[in-house]
Amino acid sequence: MDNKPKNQPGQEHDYMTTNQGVKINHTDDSLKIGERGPTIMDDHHFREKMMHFDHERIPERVVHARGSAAHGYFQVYESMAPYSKAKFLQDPSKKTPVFVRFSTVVGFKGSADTVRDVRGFATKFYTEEGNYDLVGNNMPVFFIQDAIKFPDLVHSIKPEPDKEIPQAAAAHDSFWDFISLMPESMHMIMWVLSDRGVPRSYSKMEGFGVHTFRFINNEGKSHFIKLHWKPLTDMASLVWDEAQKAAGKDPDFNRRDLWESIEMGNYPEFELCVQMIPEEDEHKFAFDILDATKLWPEELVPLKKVGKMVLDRNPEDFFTETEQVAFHPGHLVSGIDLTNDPLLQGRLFSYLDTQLTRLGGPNFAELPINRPHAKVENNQQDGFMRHHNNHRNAVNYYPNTRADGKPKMAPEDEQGYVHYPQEVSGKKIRGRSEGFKDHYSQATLFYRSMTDIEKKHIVEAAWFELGKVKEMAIRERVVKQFYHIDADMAKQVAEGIGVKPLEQSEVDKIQQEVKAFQENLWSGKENVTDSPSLSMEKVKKADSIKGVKVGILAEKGANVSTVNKLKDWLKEHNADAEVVASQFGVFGDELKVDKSYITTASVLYDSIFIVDGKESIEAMAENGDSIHFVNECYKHCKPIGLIGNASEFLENTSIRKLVQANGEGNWSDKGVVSGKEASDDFFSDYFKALAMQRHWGRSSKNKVPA
Ligand code: HDE
Repeated sequence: MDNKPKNQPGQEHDYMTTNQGVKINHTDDSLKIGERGPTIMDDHHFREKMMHFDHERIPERVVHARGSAAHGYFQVYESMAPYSKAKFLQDPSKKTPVFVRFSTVVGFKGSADTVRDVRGFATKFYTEEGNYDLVGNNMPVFFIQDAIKFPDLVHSIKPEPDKEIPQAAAAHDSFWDFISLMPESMHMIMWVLSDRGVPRSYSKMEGFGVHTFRFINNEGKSHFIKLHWKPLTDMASLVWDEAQKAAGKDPDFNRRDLWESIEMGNYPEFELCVQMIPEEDEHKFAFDILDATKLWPEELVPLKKVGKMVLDRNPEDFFTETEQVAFHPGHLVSGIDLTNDPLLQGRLFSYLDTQLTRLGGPNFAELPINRPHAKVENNQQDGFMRHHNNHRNAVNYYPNTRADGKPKMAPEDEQGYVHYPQEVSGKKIRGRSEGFKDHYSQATLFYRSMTDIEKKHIVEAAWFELGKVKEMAIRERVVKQFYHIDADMAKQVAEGIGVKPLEQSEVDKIQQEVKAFQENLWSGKENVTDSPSLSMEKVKKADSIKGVKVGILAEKGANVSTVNKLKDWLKEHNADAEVVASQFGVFGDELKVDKSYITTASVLYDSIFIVDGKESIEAMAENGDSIHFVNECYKHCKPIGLIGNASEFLENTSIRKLVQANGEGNWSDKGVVSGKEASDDFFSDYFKALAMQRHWGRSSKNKVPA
């Protein structure tokens, strides 16, 4: 990896200068009267340097403060002309530059990456007809239906205002108090408690535009749409114990993974997909398409693949790119339009407004990262930090004759943006449509579409979150909400947090009420009761190990040729490895240690691999850190690779019985793969184990003390 600092193009200068371009002669001592005398105001270099430093920070984002980003490009597979006239969706040979920022929502800018939270997935497309922003999340629904509740939601989940505790965590009384009173949040709560809340990697999660938007074609025909990003690898998540430990061992876990995979040439790739509902089918389904707490099951409204995005370049400078990028759901291009989703409508106000404080004024669109690649000309002018004016010489008004009427209005057939002429009528009220009042049917759909292990993770996540809530009444209210989703789940959650499960008669009453309400509301509408596409386990293809990181345990005397073979093989499959040992150094002539046990942990790897070699294995057997590494990896259900006498070392670990049962040599059992040597057969089995990611069937794992 090239760690050399890079210069800004065109800014190279051998000498340091002031911001006025004056060469600096001395920057280590301030200007004083005599060696022990006072510093004097004449020191213009000191004052400029200090003034700038004093103002280096800008307000962090009020939500999504913690993020990291990458550049790349997007390309359509085929023209989308039948559905949208957006220029960047027409020509498969054309690459549209993009900048994508991934984020957590709740934590401050310096918080850890691997917290349980929603992840932001915001994409800026620099299209030839102006910027288009798809400002989405890694979950397809949201907590609330109307933007007016957003400040309450965010206040409840952020640290409590008296003590500023907890950081980057939903597990506290305020959040669950609010949620217990907001049944509309139940579907999103299922997503947040699920494995989607702790992604292994930004490149291994889905992205969703969440709201219903519109595609408009050249004939003016509109389709309601939902936009999705699908990673080209399988999705992957952390287990909760691992996520919590990773937050301490490497708070930059996801950020580092994104950066390093791009540096290595393992570019994250996503497919843009669209679900489309023709305007006339708006009321055909058992959900209101304007309700952002509902998704459109893929089994009901299939996905069409639109194109591919590749993230192939890291930012040069975090602040000027990742921090200063300003997204806005109202940054639209012709062919894409909005709907009346009341959550979306509120966002249209918020995103421009927040930049005034965050980026210090109305001219943030001029910052290089926000500047469109399309030409910009209008009569807006001045304001804080204006770089140049967009208007023509002395003429800054429209209409005019002095500049021949320019800049002029663009007709629709030249991509002048025209809003879809949707008919709207109604009384001015504060209210919601009936369809918005079904708060549980899709929460139930989500939970019941999970595999058993995914359901178990949801229940365990609820134990953690609600177990940290002090007020019993709040725990009880949340459990009661859960009874509206799935009685079995609710009972399990109740039992884990000291809440008395409801009497069967009460459960029956709740379930009957929910059923009757849903049936009445959605009678005659299309629906599904199972949606396998919601389960990460069910959609797993297990055909790639791209982005996998293996921790190789070795000590002096380890077989270097095994290590080299493994590293080459991983590289071939776009995966990576680090050698971990008790001390840094080089073993023999060539085996360089990348990490010591003090500087890393098993939770930072997708798999552990133990290298053969008598001396190395004997040394590891004496080392509690090596033993802990393997135990913990086993407990987290991750693959373990063993070569030659490596299985002898396992006699010291909690998985000795597995090894005793299989003996020495070639075998593969619940993701533990042993080979006499690093042969093709071994690698074939190890590939399968890695591609599966987790081996949940390890019934003995609960006994492992890690
Ligand atoms: Fe945001 N959101 N949001 N949000 N949001 C912001 O904008 C807001 C919502 C999302 O990497 C803020 O520039 C309101 C849904 C992402 O820079 C702010 C509502 C979705 C990012 C804001 C929502 C998102 C933000 C904070 C309820 C998924 C980070 C700083 C109506 C579709 C973008 C900023 C980045 C950021 C407001 C709900 C996604 C305050 C009022 C739903 C990915 O403007």
